[in-house]
Parts: sequence; structure tokens; C-alpha cells
Amino acid sequence: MKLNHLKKSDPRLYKLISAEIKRQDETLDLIASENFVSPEILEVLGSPLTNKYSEGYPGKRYYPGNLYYDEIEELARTRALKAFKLNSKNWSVNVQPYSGSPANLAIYFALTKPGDILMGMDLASGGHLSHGHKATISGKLFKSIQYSVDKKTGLINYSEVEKLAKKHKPRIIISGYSAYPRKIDFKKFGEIAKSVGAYHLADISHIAGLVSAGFHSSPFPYADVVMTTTHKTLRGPRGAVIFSRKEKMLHASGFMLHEAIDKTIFPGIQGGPHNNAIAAIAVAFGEALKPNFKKYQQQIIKNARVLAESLKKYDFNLVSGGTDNHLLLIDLKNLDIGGLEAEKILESAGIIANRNSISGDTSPFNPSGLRLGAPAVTTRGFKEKEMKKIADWIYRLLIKKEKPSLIKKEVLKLLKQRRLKGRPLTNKYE
Ligand code: DSN
Repeated sequence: MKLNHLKKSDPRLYKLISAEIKRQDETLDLIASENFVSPEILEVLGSPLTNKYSEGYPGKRYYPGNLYYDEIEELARTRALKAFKLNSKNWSVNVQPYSGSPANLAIYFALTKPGDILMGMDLASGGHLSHGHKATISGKLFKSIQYSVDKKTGLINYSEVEKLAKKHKPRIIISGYSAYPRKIDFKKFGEIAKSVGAYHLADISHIAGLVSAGFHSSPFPYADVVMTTTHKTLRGPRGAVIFSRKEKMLHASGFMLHEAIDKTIFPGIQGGPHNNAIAAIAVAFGEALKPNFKKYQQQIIKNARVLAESLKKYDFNLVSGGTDNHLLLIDLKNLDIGGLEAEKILESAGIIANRNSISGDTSPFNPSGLRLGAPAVTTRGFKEKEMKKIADWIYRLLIKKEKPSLIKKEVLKLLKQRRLKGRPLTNKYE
């Protein structure tokens, strides 16, 4: 993949893409939701599979010529079920959602009736926008009740979740987050949902890789629907998949849950599936089934833990005191900088990590948290030693206030030693 055609026909865009590839190569990526896909996934995304329409599902399409797409989509579905050790007798999977937010929206539309309530975690506690935040369609079209983490411990207060559920009787209770550094008790969420007659939706977008490899407990025994994006710890292309329990009936509608969800994805809210992305999802789940994937996920956990412990030695305050997963959150309130400034300082040293709301924050634009994640640097081959080095850089930048340009040189030197071998983004595009 050398972009040779583009170079000749559209030099302006070619230049921009080349610059971005260089930026990825020369930046230390600590954004918890980002990763580097394999060259195989890049090949498939850029393949002629993008040319075809195939509205519908395998065996029942609304366009001709879908012989191979049917097989590709079935392959993605079979591998997705296998990656989470699920039996196709009990679980159905839809691999067509364009991404996580539309996937959640489809689930809400399929499972609720007008006036029903959704219950998810609030943004400042680590919840995702699509879990009922008032600025999004999930908070505008549905009645939304939000639970929070305990302000002192930074942990989910399950009795508060239960109390709110009993009071408001939501139709859907959502477990799963974008910025929660601890394990989630899916069993507890399942019990609470059952006790109030709600559906339990587990959004495992961030932790899907860890769940698949066995480093986080699985939501499947306790959830009715599980949604995950495919591009975070799972290390696949942009996209999402929805798993739904087959035996479950949707209210008294006569439809089964999975049938209602399939109908809501297509024709409900989406048109033609992005076939190149679906094929790349098949590749990603194929990669997740290989032994190396387990090692990779284990190293993510080790790396996040070492980064957390090293930052604590430098007197950084971490939300909840540390991490059990792939991400951690620095609480900057005891320092003289906000999240926005911290993000900028790190970026000028070639390190990207995003500012993040933490409990009690009111401005998502300048919150007092900084979120760090290990998936992308672990793909790059970083181990415990390098994570200690990262903690040291963050300390020197945010506490000792050393010049970012000096640290940037050290960052670049290390990145050059840990190039993503065999990946197009490390190629010279000239
Ligand atoms: N924006 C993603 C994240 O950073 O967690 C979730 O959609």
C-alpha cells in the first residue's frame, strides 16, 4: 500500500495522508480508545469490497451479486461468536453497525417503547455520551436517568444503581464505560436489571479485547444485549457489533430480541452495510482467536498497571487509586493545571493523551482529568520498562515543568526504536 496512484492524481491529499502517517509514527499514543490495526486489516479496508451495495442480511439481500458478501458476513459473525465463546444456538450477532453510537441507538429503538427510560452512567463518571447524555440523541429522544461513581472512591456504587433502578424502573440499564479504570461487576448489573424487569445492555467497547482474552469477566452470562466497537482493545477496523440473546422475547411484540435489533439496524437506521469494514472485522476476530492476542491483552494490563504505579510514585493522584484494565485517569486537581493545558503540554512533547471529565467536573471542555491508555503503545511493543519511562516524562512535563522540546527528543528516540514493523505507517511514502 504505497498510495502511488493518489500521489500522482491528488498530490494535496497524498501529502496530508503522508503527514498523518508520519505523525502516527512519531507520536506516543496514550489515547485509551485508539490502536494500530494490522497491515492485513488495512489491506482489506482498502480493497474493492467497498464497491458493492448489499442491503439486507446473508441469504436475504435487496441487491443482486452478493454471493461472496454473504460468505464474508457469515465468516465475520461466526468468528465474532467464537471470540467470545458463544454458541449460535443462544446468541445472535449483527456485524453491520457503522460504529458504537449508531449501534447503541439501534438497540434503544429496538428495545423501548415511547416514554421508556434508559439508565446509564454519567459522562463525568466515565460514561459514554451515547449512554443518555443530554447533548446527544440518546438523551433527547429517550428519558434518561444517569448514575455516577462515588465521589470519594471513584468506584461504582452498586446500591445507588439499584436504588435508582427501583425508583425509575428503566427499560434498559447500560453497563460499560469510556473512562472507568476498574472492573465492572456485570453479574450485579444483571441482577439489578432483572429485579426491575429491565434489559441489561453491556457496552464493552473499551474492554472487548480483554474480555475475549479472559482478562476481564464476561458480561454474556448476565446481559441480554452486548455491544462493542471493534477498534479499541480489539484492534480491528472502525465498526461495531451487537450480540443479542436469541431466546429472549421483546416485550409482548411477538418478535425475538435479535430479530428486533436486526430490523432496527437495517432498514431501521442504516442502509447498505460497509462491506470492506465487515471483512476487516472478520480479520480482526480471526486475529483475536490466535494465541498471540492473549499475550497482547495480558501485556496491556501489565503496562497499564506499571504506568499507574509509577505515576503514583511521583505523587500523581489517580481516580480510584489505580487501574484493573487498560486505562487510568490522573486527577489533576492537586496540581496547578487543568486537563486542557495538560493535554497541550504533553502534545508539544509528542505524547497524546486526552483530557477527560472526572467526578464533580462540570466543563467537558476543560475538565480536571487526563485519561491514559496502554493499548496502542503495547501494540508498538512497549513493555514495563518503557511504561516507567512514560511516567517519568509525564512527571517531568506536568510537575517539574521541563521544556517539552527536550522531552520530545527522548520520545522520538524511543519511538524510532519501537517502530511498528511491517506496517504501512512506518513506510517511507516517497
Ligand atoms: N471516543 C471514544 C473514547 O475515547 O472512549 C468512545 O467513543
